[in-house]
Amino acid sequence: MKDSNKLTYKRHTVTAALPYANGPIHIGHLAGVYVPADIYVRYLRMKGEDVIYICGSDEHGVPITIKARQEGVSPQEVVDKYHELIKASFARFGISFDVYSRTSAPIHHETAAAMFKTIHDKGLLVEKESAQYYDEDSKQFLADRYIMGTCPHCGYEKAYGDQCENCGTSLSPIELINPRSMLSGNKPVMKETRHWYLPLDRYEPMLRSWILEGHKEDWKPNVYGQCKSWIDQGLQPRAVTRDLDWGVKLPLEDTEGKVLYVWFDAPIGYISATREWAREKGKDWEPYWKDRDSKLVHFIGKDNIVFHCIIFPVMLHAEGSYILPDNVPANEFLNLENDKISTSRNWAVWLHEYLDDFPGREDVLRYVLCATAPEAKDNDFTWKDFQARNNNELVAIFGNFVNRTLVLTHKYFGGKVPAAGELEASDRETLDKIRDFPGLIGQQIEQYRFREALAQMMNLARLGNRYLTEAEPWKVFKQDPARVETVMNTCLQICANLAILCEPFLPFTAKKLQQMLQMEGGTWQDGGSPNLLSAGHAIGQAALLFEKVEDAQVQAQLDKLMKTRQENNSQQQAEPLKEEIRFDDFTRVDMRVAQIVAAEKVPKTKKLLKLTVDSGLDQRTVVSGIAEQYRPEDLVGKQVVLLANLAPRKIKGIESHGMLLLAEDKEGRLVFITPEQAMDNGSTIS
Ligand code: B3M
Ligand code: ZN
Repeated sequence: MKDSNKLTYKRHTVTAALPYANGPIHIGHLAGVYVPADIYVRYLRMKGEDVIYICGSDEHGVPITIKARQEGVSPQEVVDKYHELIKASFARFGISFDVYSRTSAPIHHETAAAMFKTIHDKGLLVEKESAQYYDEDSKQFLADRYIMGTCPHCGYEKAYGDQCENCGTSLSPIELINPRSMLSGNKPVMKETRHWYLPLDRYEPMLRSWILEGHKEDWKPNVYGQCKSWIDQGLQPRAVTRDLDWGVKLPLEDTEGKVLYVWFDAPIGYISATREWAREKGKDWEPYWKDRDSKLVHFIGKDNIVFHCIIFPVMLHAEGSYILPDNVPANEFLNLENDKISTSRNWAVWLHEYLDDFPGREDVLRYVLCATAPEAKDNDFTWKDFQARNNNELVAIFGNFVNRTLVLTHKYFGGKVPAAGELEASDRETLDKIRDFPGLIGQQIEQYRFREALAQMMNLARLGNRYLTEAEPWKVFKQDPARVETVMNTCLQICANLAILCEPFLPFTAKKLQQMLQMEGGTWQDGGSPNLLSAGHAIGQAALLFEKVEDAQVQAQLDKLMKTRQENNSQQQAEPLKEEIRFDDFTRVDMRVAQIVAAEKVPKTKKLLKLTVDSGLDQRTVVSGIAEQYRPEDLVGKQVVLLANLAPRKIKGIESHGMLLLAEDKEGRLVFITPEQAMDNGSTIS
C-alpha cells in the first residue's frame, strides 16, 4: 500500500479544489489552494516532468439552487455568470491550469454517471427506502437546507434541517420541532423515497492501512489527524443520491427526479476535466488516473479533507481501476484584517477587484499570499503587511539588486556581459552557493512547504545584494576595472538564476527579468549554473521590477473594508430589549469567574466543545457551541464567566453543568466575556 516514498513517477496529476460557481474568488481561496498548487506544477513543468493541472467550476449542489431562487434566475444562469468570472480572473492572475472545466459540461455528466453506474452494477452501493420530508405544494422532496424549524437542543426557531446555526448541533430534519418548507412555508409531510448509499464502514480496513499506516509520515499533521479522527469515530454509510432537479441524473431506470449528491459528482469533475483536456490535445487521459506510476495530488482547503481523503478514495477504490491520491496537502484558513473571510458579509479581497486595483502587480499578491500561506495554522492577511512585504522585500531586496546590477552593467560595460577574470575567495564562495539553490528550493516545494521555498528563493536575491554591496564596484572601477568585470559577471549570473528560479512563485516577474537580460527561460536544472550568460552577451534596458506600494493605496483598500463593515453594521439592528426584570430576579443568577482546564471537540458536531472548568467550587463539565471560533488547545487556562446555577441538561449525550458567557453579534461572531484581570476562580459576579 505504501507508495508514498517512491522517488520517481512517470507523470503527475495535480488537482485544485473546484470552486463553487456561486461567488467570485477571494484571497482565502488563492492562499489555501490555487497559489500553492500553481507553484508546485510550474516547478514540475520546469523540471521537465509530465504534469497536468486540473480544475473547473463546481456547479451543482443546493447552495447554487438557493442562490438562483434568491435572485429569481435559473441555476444555469447563476453558474454561467460565476464560471466565466472565476475562469477569467484565474487566467489574469497567472494560475496555469491545463484545463479549467465545469461540472455542468456534458462530458462531466457522462463521466460521473458512468462512475456511479460501475459502482452500482458491481453491487457496491446499498439501496434503502426511507421517509423524508416532501413539500406537497411544490411537489418535491426537500433538501436538508430547505427545511427550517425549531432546534430541539436550544429552542432556536430558525434552525436548518442539517444544522442549528445557533448551538452548532448537527441535526437531521426529522429532529426539528415545527418543520416548515422554505419553498412554500408549509409544513412538509413525510414520504417514502429511495436512495443509494456508499457503505464507507466496509472500507475501514482499507482506509486504515492506506492512510493511518501508509501515510503517517508524509501527510500533513492536520490532514492525517482529521482522517484519523473520522476513521476512529466509526464511518457510516453515506447517501450519494438526492431528490433534486439540479445535478447529474441517475443512470438507472425509474429514478426520475433523482440526482447524484454534489459531493459524489464534484470530485469526479477532476476526471472529466482531464478527459476534456485529453480530447482537446489528442492525448490519452487514462494513464493520469490509472497508471500506478502516476502521482495524484489534491490541493484543497481544510474543510474539504474528508471528501478528498475518505469519500472520493473509497469511490475510486470501489470502481476498481483508479489510483489513490499520493498526498492531499490541505491548508488551514486565511483571515483578513483579523476577521474571518466571508462571502455573505463581503469581507474579502476579491481577486477580480485586486486585479483592477493593482494592474501589473499580480506577482505582489502571489508573493504575499505564499509568504503568509496558512500552511500549518490559520493566518492573517493585512494590507499593512502586504505593503511592508512589497516595499521591504520585493522592492528593497529583489528589485534593488537586479536594478543595481543592470544599471552598472550599462554604465561600465555598455550593456554587455563582461567576462569573469581571476576569482577571489568571495566570488568562489558566492558561485558555490548559487549551485545549491535549485536543490534547496525544490526540496521544500516537493514537501509542500511553499513558504520556506519562497524564503529560499529570496535568499538568493539577498546573497546577490550582499555580494554586490560588499564588492563595491563603484569604488573599485577606477583603479581596477578588471576586478569589476568579474564582480558584474557574478551579479549577472545571479540575476539570470533568479530569472529562472523565481518563475514558479513570480511568473510575471520571471518573464520581465528574462526580457531585461535578453535570455530565454530555462529549465529548473539550468538553475544553479554560474554560466547562464556568456561574456559579450548584450542585455536589454533596465526597468523596475517592483514598485513601492504607497500609503494612499493601502488606505484606499482599508477604507473599502471599513465601508463594508459599516454597511454590515447598519443592516443590523441590535436585538430588541427583553422584558424588564427586578433586582431580585437578577440576584438569583449565580455567575462565577471560572477557568477552563481541559477542552476537546464533541465528536460528530461542528460547533460543540466539551470543556472542563474549575469553578472554584468544583470541577465540572460544560458543553459550549464555540468550536468554530476557538480551538480546544487555545482555551486551556483561560478565565471565563460561568453561569453556575443553571440546571444541568444533556447536550449530545453529555451532561452540561452551567453555561459560559459569550458576546455574540448579528453575524454570529462569538467572543468570551473574561475578567479584565486574573481573579481567583469562584469569584462572584454582580
Ligand atoms: N466546491 C467546496 C469548496 O469550494 C467544493 C470543492 C469541490 S472539490 C471536488 O469548498
Ligand atoms: Zn440549537
